[in-house]
Amino acid sequence: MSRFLTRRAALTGLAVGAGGLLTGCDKLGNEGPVRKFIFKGDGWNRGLQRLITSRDALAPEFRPDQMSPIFRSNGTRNPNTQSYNAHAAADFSTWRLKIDGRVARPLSLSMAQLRSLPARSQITRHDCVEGWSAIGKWTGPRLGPLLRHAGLRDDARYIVFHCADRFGGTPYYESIDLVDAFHPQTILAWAMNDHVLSVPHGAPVRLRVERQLGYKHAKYVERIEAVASLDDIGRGQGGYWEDVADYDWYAGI
Ligand SMILES: Nc1nc2c(c(=O)[nH]1)N[C@H]1C(S)=C(S)[C@@H](COP(=O)(O)O)O[C@H]1N2
Ligand SMILES: [Mo]
Repeated sequence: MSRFLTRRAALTGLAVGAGGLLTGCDKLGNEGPVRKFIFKGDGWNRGLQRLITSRDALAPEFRPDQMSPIFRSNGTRNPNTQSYNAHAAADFSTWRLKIDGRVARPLSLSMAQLRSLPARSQITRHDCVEGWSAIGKWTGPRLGPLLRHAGLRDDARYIVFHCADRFGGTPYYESIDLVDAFHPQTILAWAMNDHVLSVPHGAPVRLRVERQLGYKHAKYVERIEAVASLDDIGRGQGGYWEDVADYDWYAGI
């Protein structure tokens, strides 16, 4: 049932979004008729409401003076492949972020295009499963309007992030569902702490999905793929750590 509702919420977003990307009109559709339909108010629906509200809620945001003086990097600190190094040497002017899979209009965006989109800045706390946290500021366009621009097909259920690094020889990837994809704090960050994103932190662009643990925040994103199922991605568990170490696919915090 929750998957059905999830899909309905995302579809409403799509309907609202025609042409929204370039005008900066990126309202989430989840305050509209679907929400009224879901939240009619009998007991059965109140249970669902709690479930959905908790997924929609915002992660805490912090003041600039609360930012951590040191924000460590983790996992891959430099993809260091021939192709990545060539992009880095060109200041990532050659980088393309592709959005494809179950979409009507595949996109291939340069960093200049990505940086010219309406951006959101948020100061949030990053929690790594290894037991460290840091508060930093992240800036970039919201993922939701970009997906609306690409036009998700009806059978799209998950959004997969393909990264440029190989961690321990295996391509790093991650995935989220459409609730998190359209969450207002889910952004493609190209800046951190008011500076262009550095190589250790995922240059030129990385995911921020603030309601989940650190390993979900894919760095070095070069391709975003909408899929109907995660079965054929990696070993089928939806992410690098999910595949190699049985980490939870939904890593809510
Ligand atoms: N592509 C890629 N993304 C990744 C990783 C990685 O090794 N490769 N490590 C993850 C983990 S475990 C954490 S905690 C964060 C660390 O982000 P940071 O290096 O900016 O601190 O990135 C996540 N995203
Ligand atoms: Mo992590």
